[in-house]
Amino acid sequence: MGFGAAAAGADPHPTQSTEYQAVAATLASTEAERDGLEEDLDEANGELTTAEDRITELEAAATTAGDLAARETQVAEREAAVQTRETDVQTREDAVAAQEAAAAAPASSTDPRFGTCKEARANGYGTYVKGVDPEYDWYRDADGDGRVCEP
Ligand SMILES: [Ca+2]
Repeated sequence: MGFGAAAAGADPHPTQSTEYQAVAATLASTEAERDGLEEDLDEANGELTTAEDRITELEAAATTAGDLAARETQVAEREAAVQTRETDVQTREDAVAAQEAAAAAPASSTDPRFGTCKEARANGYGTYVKGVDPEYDWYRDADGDGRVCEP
C-alpha cells in the first residue's frame, strides 16, 4: 500500500483492506484479552489486599495474645510477690504479737539469780525475806533469821 494508491481512485481506503481488518480484529481481540487480564489482575490484587489485611489482623491478634500471655505471667509473678509479702507480714505480725504477749505478761517478779548473796549484793540486790521474796529460796540463810542477802 502506498500513498499513491488513493490517487489512483480505484483502490479501496487502506482501512478497508482485508489485511488491515485482520490486524484490527487481532488488535481488538488482544485489547479485550488485555482488559480481561487487567480485570483479573485487579481482582487478584483485591484478594491480595484482603489477604494482607487478614494477615495484619492475625498478627495483631497474635501480638495481643502474646501481650496477654506476658501480662498473665507478670500478674502471676506479682501474685507470688504479694503472697511472699503477706507471708512476711504474717511473720512480722506473729513476732509483734509475741512481743506484745511478752510485754503484757506480768513482769518478772524476781531479780536476776546469782550464785551467792555476795554477788547479788554487789549488783544491788537483796535483802530477801522468807515467805515474801521468791529469791529467798535461792540463797542460804546462814543465820536463820528469815532474811538472806541482808547487809
Ligand atoms: Ca539471814
